[in-house]
Amino acid sequence: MRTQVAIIGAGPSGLLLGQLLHLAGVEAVIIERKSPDYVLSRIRAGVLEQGTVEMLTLAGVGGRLAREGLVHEGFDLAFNGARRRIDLSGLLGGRHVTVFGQTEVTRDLMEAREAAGLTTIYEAEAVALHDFDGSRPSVSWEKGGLRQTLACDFIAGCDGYHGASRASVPACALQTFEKVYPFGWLGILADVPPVSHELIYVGHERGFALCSMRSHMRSRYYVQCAIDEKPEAWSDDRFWDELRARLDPATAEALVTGPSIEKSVAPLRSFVAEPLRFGRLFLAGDAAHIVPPTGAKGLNLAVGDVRYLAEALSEHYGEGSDAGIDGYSARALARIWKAERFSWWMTSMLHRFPETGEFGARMQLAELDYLFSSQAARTALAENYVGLPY
Ligand code: RFL
Ligand code: PHB
Repeated sequence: MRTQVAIIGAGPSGLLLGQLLHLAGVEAVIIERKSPDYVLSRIRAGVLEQGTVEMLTLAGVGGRLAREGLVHEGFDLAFNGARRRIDLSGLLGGRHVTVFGQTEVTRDLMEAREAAGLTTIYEAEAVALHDFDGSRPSVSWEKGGLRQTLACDFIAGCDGYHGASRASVPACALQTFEKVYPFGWLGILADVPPVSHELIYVGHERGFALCSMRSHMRSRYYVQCAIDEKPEAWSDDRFWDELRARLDPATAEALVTGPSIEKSVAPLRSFVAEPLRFGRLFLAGDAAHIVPPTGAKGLNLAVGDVRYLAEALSEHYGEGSDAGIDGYSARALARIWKAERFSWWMTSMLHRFPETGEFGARMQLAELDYLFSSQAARTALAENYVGLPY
């Protein structure tokens, strides 16, 4: 088997890259370790930047997103027993974000790929990358007891934080930067109306909480928890009680509870690998970087990487220019580090950090207080939340 670009991973990064390359007339095959149902069962991101929505629309999967996505022109920060609004659209001349689940983005990309008759190999085991430092790279995997090989010009490593792509790069060729936070997020999904029509990020002495949603009838809630917390230890009642305890009285009163349909714990981590290119291998999305979810940046950053990479590969095949390929890593990293900073800052401002004590808690309150006394500070927050320019 042979193709132009072998894409490893059928998450949002890999699927969107496949779609953009297809539209540019570049051939690609996607190799994914899991089944389509498994990929669609992972509940993750919910907030899309305006640039992400534009990219998905350009990729031809903007239809359902435009019909069902919820436009959000602001969100609340709650602390000291009250909610204060960040007016994204007012601060930024009408810019906004869209709430639309990552699973829905993935589903639409999968369907577009199938409709175009493009090849995705699911349930590929023992995926291995070969010779990407030379001129003839390939990818091999096992399926149904058979080992198969795909020869290609380039490999796109879109296989997430635990994937094979970054792990195939010799350690001496890679510099990594990492911060592991001493807590996680326990999240639940429930078919109840959201407590508010906009998101609420809560800083509280019992820990951070987030009220989010997927639709007018489906809510997504998170509470900061211990890093080794087991979701099984949390009955629905325990979760709702803990969430209520972190909300201001009026919001706690308005909270509608019900049985959860998903419950999981996610660790919080900041991570960047540099560079993003090794010969004919490129890293994109979570394979290259992780942000804590507080800034809602992970999926949006993945879309940014893929946009740059699709442009670079299209230029290579269409115009015979390698300028985009040569510049990919530096161009993507410049945007990645700014999102890393924003996500770290939002996380630092709103979570309980066991080691920083009362001094740390006062610093957080001063930061929040400053935010609501300065339009310049709120504008800086809004600009980052809605998404920095490409
Ligand atoms: P993914 O989604 O991890 O997909 C990688 C794919 O690669 C496959 N794979 C392999 N395939 C072949 N061979 C191997 N060896 C392989 N190893 C892995 C996997 O099965 C998978 O299908 O990475 P991708 O595509 O880069 O997408 C990144 C996003 O998923 C991620 O950044 C976001 O979900 C992060 N995130 C959020 N991002 C936002 O922009 N806004 C949000 O509101 C937001 N909320 C969140 C989040 C992530 C969370 N968790 C659980 C980490 C909330 C949470 C709780
Ligand atoms: C979500 O809805 O899952 C979500 C929203 C905003 C975040 C993180 C997660 O910052």
